[in-house]
Amino acid sequence: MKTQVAIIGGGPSGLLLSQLLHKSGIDSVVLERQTKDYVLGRIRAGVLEQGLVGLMEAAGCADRLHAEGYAHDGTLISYGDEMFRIDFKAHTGTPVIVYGQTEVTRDLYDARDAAGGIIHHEVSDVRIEGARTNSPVIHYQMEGAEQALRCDFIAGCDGFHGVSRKTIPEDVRREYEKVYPFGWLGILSETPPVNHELIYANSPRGFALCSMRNANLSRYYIQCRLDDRPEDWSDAAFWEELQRRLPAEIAAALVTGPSIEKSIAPLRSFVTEPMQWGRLFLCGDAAHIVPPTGAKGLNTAASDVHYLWQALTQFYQTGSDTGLDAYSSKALARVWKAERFSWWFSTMMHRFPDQTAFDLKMQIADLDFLRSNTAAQRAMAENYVGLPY
Ligand code: RFL
Ligand code: PHB
Repeated sequence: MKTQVAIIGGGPSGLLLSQLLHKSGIDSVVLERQTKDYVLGRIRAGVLEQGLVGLMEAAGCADRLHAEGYAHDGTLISYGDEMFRIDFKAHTGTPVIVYGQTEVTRDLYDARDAAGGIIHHEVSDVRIEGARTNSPVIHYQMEGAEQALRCDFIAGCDGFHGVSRKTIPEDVRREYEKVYPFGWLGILSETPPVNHELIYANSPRGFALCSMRNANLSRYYIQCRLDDRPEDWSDAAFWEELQRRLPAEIAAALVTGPSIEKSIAPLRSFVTEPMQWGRLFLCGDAAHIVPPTGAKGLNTAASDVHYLWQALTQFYQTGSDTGLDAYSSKALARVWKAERFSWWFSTMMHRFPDQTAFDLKMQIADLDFLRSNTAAQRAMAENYVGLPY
């Protein structure tokens, strides 16, 4: 089999790239390790920057997002007895859109299916050959048989545990990593959200976040120990702990109910450089991870997809590879800023096991400064709604 762009991984990065390339008249084949149901069952990000909304529009997939997504003009931050609001609209003129990654993925699947796009599910043993030649080949197993996919370019959209990044030789790639000494325990419940905007809470008992998917679907998170397991947390224990970490008036307004999903995610900051090796280009979680504080994971994947889509379109339309050559440095320049923001926001909002009294004072000073300083709020708002591509 032959295609122009072979895409490894059918998560949001791979599906979005495939659909955008289709709009530019470029063929692709997506190879996904899991089933479609499994991919659609993952509950992850919930906040979209305008940049991602614009890409969904360009992909022809934004109708449901516009009809069902919620524009949020700000967010609340609480600590101690204080709670303040960062006004995105006032500082940047731009809201963020609350619309789940699950829905983004579903819309992209629908568009690929409608366009007759090829997505092979349940592939295994994916190997990349000839990434530094003009005709790379991807070998894989599907339905018990060995397959080969020839292509002009490979997009490695296969997430943090995929094969693409590891194909780049160790003496070429440099990895930067910070692992945080806690995780996030998240639940989804069919209850009305406690507030019409998100609330990020720094409490002496640890971080908490009140988020949502729609008017009757809430997403809540609490900082937990790395060795906690979701089954150790009853719903009642979760709700009680969440309430203890929120300001009293918010805790009193919380509507609780049975969880319909409960999971723990570790927190990590990670970047690999470069994001290109020959004709292999890394996108999204395959190249970088951020802690979820600030909701940058999916949005940073989207900016990679934007740069790669533009570069591939330029190549096929004009024969020029200047965009492709600049891909890694352009993408990384934006990635590092998202890494900085997520690291800063995470550091300010969580309790760390080895935190000294001095570290705690720094955290409170950082929060006091943000609460009282317009320039700091503006910087926060610009980062939260998303830096320009
Ligand atoms: P994904 O979504 O991981 O998709 C990669 C796809 O590649 C497939 N795959 C392979 N396919 C073929 N061959 C192989 N060898 C393969 N290896 C893997 C996988 O099955 C998968 O379908 O990466 P992508 O597309 O780059 O998208 C990135 C986003 O998913 C990610 O940045 C965010 O979801 C991160 N993230 C969160 N971001 C937020 O902004 N807010 C959140 O609340 C939030 N929660 C999360 C998260 C990521 C999590 N992960 C990765 C464990 C919660 C979790 C649990
Ligand atoms: C979510 O709704 O899942 C969410 C929202 C904001 C974050 C992280 C996760 O910073």
